[in-house]
Amino acid sequence: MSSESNIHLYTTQTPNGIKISITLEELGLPYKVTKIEFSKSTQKEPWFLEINPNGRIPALTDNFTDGKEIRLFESGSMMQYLVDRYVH
Ligand SMILES: N[C@@H](CCC(=O)N[C@@H](CS)C(=O)NCC(=O)O)C(=O)O
Repeated sequence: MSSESNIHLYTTQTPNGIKISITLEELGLPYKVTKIEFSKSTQKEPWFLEINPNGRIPALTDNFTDGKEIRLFESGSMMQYLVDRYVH
C-alpha cells in the first residue's frame, strides 16, 4: 500500500534543522515548511509539542503508507524514514 506524500517540515536555520532540508532537496521530494521562531519559543507551544514532545526542531509530519499522519522527530530518524519510504 502506498499513499501520496504530504511532507511538512518544521524547522529553522540550525545545523540539525538544515539537515532535513538538505535531505529533502537531495531526494527531490516536495514539502511544505513552517519556520519555528526560537525567539518566540514556538517550539514549546502545545501544537508543536503534539508533533515533538521534546520541544525541539526539526520535526516532520507526513502521510504514512496507510494514509494516516505520522509525526517524526530526531534528525537521524527523520532521515532514515525519508530514505526508507521514498528511495527505491
Ligand atoms: N538530537 C536532536 C537535537 C535537536 C535539537 O537540539 N534541536 C535544537 C536546535 S539544533 C533545538 O530545537 N533547540 C531549541 C530548544 O531546545 O528549545 C536531533 O538530532 O534532531
